[in-house]
Amino acid sequence: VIRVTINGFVYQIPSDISIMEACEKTGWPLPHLCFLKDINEIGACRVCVVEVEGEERLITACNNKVYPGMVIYTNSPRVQEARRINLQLILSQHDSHCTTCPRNGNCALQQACFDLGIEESLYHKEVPENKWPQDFPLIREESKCIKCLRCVQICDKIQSLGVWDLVRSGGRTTVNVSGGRHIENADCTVCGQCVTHCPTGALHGRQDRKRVYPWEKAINNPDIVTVVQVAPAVRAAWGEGLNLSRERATPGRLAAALRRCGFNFVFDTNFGADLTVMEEASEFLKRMTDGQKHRYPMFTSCCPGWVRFLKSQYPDMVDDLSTSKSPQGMQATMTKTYFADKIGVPADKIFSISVMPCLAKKSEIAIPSLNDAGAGQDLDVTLTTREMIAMIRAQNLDVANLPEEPFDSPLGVSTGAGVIFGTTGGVMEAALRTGYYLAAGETPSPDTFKTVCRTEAHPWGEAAYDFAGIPVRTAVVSGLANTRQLIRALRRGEVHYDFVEVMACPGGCVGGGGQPIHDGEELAAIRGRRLHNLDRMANIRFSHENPEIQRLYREFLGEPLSEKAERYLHTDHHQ
Ligand code: HC1
Ligand code: SF4
Repeated sequence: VIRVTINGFVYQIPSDISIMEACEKTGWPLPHLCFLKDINEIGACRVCVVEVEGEERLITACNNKVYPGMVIYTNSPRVQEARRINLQLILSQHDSHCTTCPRNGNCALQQACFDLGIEESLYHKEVPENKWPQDFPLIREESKCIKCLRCVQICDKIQSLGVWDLVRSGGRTTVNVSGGRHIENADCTVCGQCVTHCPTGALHGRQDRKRVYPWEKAINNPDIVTVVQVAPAVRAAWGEGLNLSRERATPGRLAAALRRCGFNFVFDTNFGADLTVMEEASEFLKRMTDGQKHRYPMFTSCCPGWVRFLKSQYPDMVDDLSTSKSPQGMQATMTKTYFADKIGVPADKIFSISVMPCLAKKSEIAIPSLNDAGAGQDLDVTLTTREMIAMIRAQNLDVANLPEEPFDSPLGVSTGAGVIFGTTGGVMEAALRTGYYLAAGETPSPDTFKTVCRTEAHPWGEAAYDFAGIPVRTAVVSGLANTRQLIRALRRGEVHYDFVEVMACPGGCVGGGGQPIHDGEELAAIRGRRLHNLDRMANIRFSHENPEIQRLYREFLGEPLSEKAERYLHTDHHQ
């Protein structure tokens, strides 16, 4: 413990911490733009500068440590003036058209400028031009980039991909795709972690909202039936963007809000998740009893970020992906086949939309081999949680006081197993619940199958089970740098598993690239707990006990892995 003075007050604080942390701990938090704890502590934006007695120059607080007897001023006139100049220099290269920016109202630069009373830049303004393929699901606008390097570090350290890098030099230095590549050829998984960690609108998802509004002939078009499905993880985060308390932000109220946005049918992707469990658990048991020796485990395939990663980084392992489509994909194909028949509407008159916590899902829906209903794309548009929140806001609804309504049937009834898909480990847990039942013929306790990390620092979690004489070794991992470590261990023969769940985003979809953004705050763990609570409260906690899943097999699919199920619910990842 050491003694420091901050703004005239004396504090005892731990030694070996940064000035930023010391100020935070003592109630003098500092403004910052580039800082991301443990990931980006480089003093690039110089907005966190402080004055230190005895030092001639102002000091960046994020990458300098405290020392005994240090005397710090966090808001002196010199500090405030320096912050203002630094912000104005940033603005001299920034397109400040906030009203049309996707981060309007949720931008660290906008907030810092507002707080410090910055008007227009005093410096000569030269805004770089945007050159980016507008059809790619992840958009970079150079004119909004403040060169904080957060994207570079997240992609490198957390996702092990290195898609971004500093390019050019001097005053023209900026960030772009590394190695001079085009984004389409850069092995980008479209996980969107760079987007949720960008302090401004320089990185954002492609905006697809306009494609579902009436003027684009979807919602409110009497000749078109609009169907929306909502992913598990969306319900854990939608309230954050609408200032709803956790108690108010229920799935039932979400269904009610979407109905009031004009969608004709509101379905739950949790149903699709239950269907994925049926197929994937059956596929796994078939693989375990096929008499063949498999070098690698079967990998889950519901995360398109992970699928893109495997295809580009370890193409020789693609055959070990489960052939089961993702819940979004299964639900979409059932919407334009089984459900279309049920309501007597041709598939090409259904406009199908999904709301996902994810950017990679925007690319998944365009993969030709996932579209099996025979009427163009099985899903027409994928929106992010953020886009959905904006749609709801545009209705001016009093959301907190909406009634709670059920999802539509027959693709809307789901179980606790479906809802935990949205958090790391949940897909595995849900699949093992039903897998055990299928192997042993009896229903286990739903809380038997927790595959968790032994320590917080270990990159992946593992657990082994006995399925009526079949030993089953499982592992669960999220974040692609962690995933790369696991795959290297598998390839070196250091570990052996039968079934592995991978989610590209840290914490799983709850931490996805399409979720509400809270600058520098990681909410995946809290959101994950919300999903586990929904599971615990659910009346049914096993996918195979979902009465509408049972009915779908009875009326349409036959049984898991049937010829029809293979045609509609499985895919060839090589196509
Ligand atoms: Fe996910 Fe999934 S859990 S992949 O994160 O398997 O996006 O929520 O919808 O499809 O169910 C995402 C979430 C989502 C699928 C499911
Ligand atoms: Fe998308 Fe979820 Fe995968 Fe992230 S973990 S890329 S949100 S599917």
